[in-house]
Amino acid sequence: MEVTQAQLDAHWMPFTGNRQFKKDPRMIHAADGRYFKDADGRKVFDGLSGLWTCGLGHNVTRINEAITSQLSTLDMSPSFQFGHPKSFQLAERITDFSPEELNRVFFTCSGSEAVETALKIARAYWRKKNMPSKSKLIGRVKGYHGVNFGGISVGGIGANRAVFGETLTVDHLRHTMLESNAFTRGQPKEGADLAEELLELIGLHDASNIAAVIVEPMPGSAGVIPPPVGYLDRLREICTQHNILLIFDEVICGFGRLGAKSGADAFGVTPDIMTIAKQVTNGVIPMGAAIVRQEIYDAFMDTDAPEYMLEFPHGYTYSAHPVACAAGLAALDVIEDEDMLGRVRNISPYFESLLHGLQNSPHVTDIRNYGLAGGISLEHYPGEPARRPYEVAMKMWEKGFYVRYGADTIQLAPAFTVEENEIDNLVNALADCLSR
Ligand code: PXG
Ligand code: PLP
Repeated sequence: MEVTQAQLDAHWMPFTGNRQFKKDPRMIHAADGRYFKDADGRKVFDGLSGLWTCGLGHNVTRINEAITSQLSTLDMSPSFQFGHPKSFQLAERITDFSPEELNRVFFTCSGSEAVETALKIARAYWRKKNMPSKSKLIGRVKGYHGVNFGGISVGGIGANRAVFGETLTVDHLRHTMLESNAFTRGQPKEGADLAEELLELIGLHDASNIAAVIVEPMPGSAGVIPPPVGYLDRLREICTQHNILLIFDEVICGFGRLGAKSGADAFGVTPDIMTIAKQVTNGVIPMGAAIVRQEIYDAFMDTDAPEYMLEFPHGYTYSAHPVACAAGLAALDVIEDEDMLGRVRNISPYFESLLHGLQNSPHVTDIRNYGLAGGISLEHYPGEPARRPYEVAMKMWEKGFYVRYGADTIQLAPAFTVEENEIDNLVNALADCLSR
């Protein structure tokens, strides 16, 4: 056997049914382009671009070469009090992919850390502005903001919070997944008024106590929920009127998935802080970032303390790791040089029409999509909401397709380079697995 039982037992796997996996492991041995290979060399189509990470496909020569070259030049560089050129180059490059007003980049090593960083910046910012009571954070039901304590506090997926006890003091907006919008293609027309609930929360807590609102422009993990037309605009308006920072968690939306640079770009709404990760390096080396308006950065720099004193006591050993920066510079070049946003925009209507062809398949209760992201909700087994997606995903794996399942949904997010016949095969296989 390639991996012993003791080796299987030693690894406590993340977000995995460990007992089931270790009885029947699904091992991936290699990847190239839009396909994985298992131990027997069987090709498996990557229907989620890794974990929403590898929009450019796997084994991208330019990224691999940039990493190899970086490793032999500068393999590690201390991130505190010293710098290396690539982090500054990448920071500027990231601002090309962000709304114009967001032009200061703080590097982290994951989306979860990007979120913690953004929340800490938001709270500290109001102290810098002499408004220390502005500390409450507002998230949204069904939000996913990673797994650290700040992130699960503002996060809105009950199962990810239930067993961890006290979180930060936060409040939540309602989610925007209305039953009346089931099977909408792209953004639903109804639901913008849900943003008015923020006014109720402001009435309850008072804006003088609220630091920030954090939402994903389009929730991904909870099953791909495009924002109702006008919803994000209204959140923006209310935040501006009441002096509350608006944070967009763009860990999935960021850098191509929606056929735009970001969710902010796709939906035409500019936040004060954006968090990104995943696609910035094509997922090849862990990296994340919080990107802020210059005004926020300036508030930290505007201090009478001696210049050698640090302005923000925060950072990670691996913030702006040189190998990650090299991967990031190459990945963003590929996105631009190969017109990946255009490719997503061109293929997404085809993806949308095939995906919605599953509307009458057994057990399908809703289908949602935007860009190259799709979510399919499935009817629950009595008392077991998570079982059917798991069963469908296992049948898909047997047929040679990797798809993501979580809660009561199947998620699809193929590479930006996906071809029509691959979408045909993926959706046909799903139709087949749903009917068996
Ligand atoms: N924010 C958002 C919006 C995310 O989607 C994170 C933060 C956390 O990032 P890290 O890098 O710490 O995992 C995420 C991550 C899925 C899936 O299948 C989604 C994520 C991660 C793994 C699986 O929906 N999102
Ligand atoms: N725990 C200990 C004991 C540490 O020394 C450090 C970093 O120096 C950390 C945690 C944080 O690790 P990281 O910077 O990789 O997040």
